[in-house]
Amino acid sequence: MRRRRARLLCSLLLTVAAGAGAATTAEPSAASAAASAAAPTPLDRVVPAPASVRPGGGPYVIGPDTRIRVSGSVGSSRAARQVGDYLAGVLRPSTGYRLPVTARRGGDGIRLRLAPRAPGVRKLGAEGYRLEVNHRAITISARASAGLFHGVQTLRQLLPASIERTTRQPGPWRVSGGTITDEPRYAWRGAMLDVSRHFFTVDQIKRYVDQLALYKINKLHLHLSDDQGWRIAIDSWPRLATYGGSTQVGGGPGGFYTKADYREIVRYAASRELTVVPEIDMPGHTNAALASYAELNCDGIARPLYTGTDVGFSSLCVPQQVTYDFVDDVIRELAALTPGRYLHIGGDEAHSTSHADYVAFMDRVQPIVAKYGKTAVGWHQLTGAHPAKGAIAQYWGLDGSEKQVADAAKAGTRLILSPANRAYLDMKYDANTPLGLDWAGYVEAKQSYDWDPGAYIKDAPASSVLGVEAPLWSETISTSAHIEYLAFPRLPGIAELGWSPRATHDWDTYKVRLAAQGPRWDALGITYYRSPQVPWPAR
Ligand code: TNX
Repeated sequence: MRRRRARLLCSLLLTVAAGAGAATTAEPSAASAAASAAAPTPLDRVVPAPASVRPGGGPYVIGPDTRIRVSGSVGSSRAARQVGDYLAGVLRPSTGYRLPVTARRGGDGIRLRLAPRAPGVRKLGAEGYRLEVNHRAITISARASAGLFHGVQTLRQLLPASIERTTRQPGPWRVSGGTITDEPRYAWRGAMLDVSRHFFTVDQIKRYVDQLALYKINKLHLHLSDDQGWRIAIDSWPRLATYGGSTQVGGGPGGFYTKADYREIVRYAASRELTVVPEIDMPGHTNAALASYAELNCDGIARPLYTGTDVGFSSLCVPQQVTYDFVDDVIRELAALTPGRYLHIGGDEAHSTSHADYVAFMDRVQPIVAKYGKTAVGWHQLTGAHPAKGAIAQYWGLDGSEKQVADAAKAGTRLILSPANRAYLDMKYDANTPLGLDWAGYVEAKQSYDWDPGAYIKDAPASSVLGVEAPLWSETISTSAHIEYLAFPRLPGIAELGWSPRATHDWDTYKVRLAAQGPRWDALGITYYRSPQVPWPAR
């Protein structure tokens, strides 16, 4: 695939973007307070669209005496309490109510029940939930904590946007009556952050995780190594992080995660029901490693650190044994740090590796991933080698026409779909977007939403599709405001493609639900792009 490289944008433009969607911190206007007093949000006005909605009864009004009642069978009540504490953390600042979280049964209020055998819940998967609202109670039931957590995200969107503020707001806090029964279309609903081209701190990652959780994203893919920086401490090869992580695009100081930092990211993501998928990109995109250790180069000469944005110039030395000792050490340490099942080995744009070497490399590296108990994920170029049994290929092409991908899917390789002209959050929205690249074209909100993951790859069985992922490459971005400007409003669209049944797919109704998120993002301080395609309410 040919792609054009955008030049690094000057800091002036970056500043413009950071200010473009600046958060409104003012108190809500009288008009918006009156609007929230009018009618509570209809049950189907949420993103992603729920699988089934039956309005009726209610509403429930959260008041000063409301309790959050958590329950679960033996062993699971702790998980229910954690979700209850999380919900209380969202609701307390803006309502000003105490909202005690209690395990005492019976009574009204907001009830979070882990009830695997309850009718209507039994048939749902681990991420499904049922949310029932009448004038006495809001009851969220699920088989597992992930379902309860997703149900809580739906509940947030049923409340006025001012619920998201961190200072006390007027209310009333009314929730429409009825029942939502909901579960995802796909098991893999990912977001990738490239922390190599620019380094992002643990706190910046946590902020993004909180935003991903709003839309029921369940995988956080971290692109931990590339030519410009190695971002994770590896004890057996310490210079990878201390030297290989010491810069970034444009020459800034870079950075890396200690093992304690990484564990904290994993823990925080898990508390928001996201699994971390770490990526070490190989055999190309490895200049930071080749700069850190001379012996990884075929000629034994260390490469200089790199701070530009070209791709395809670096390769691990495929014929040498030390390469596999290195890969084994890195994968062993990373696997030990990572509770999730998946380990991403990259494999894209290996333009400096011969095809024979690429195949030989993947033949040796995939078994190492399996040896440490993980499932290998690779960019879809892996389908040009021999994908291991159970391997997952992440598609980043443009039109789904690659026969080699369809053939691999027919042979059992599962697919994650990230078509670059749809799902790449680093593409510019239009010619005026001050951040991002344009090699896959401009990607406006509608373009990003309006496709079907189930039918995208020509001739691939629909059952091979594991889900979707929205990658955010960071050649041109370095702050949380930049992340948010590119992720919002496109990320919720990809999240909806991953979660909602195909039958709910419709741009004209989606854009209205999406527009309703705008005031919520304002309340959360998310600096989003006000796409002209979306009928945002006036600020
Ligand atoms: C392609 S997608 C890349 C990355 C770049 C990105 C920029 C992929 C697997 N490789 O190296 O950062 O384009 O959009």
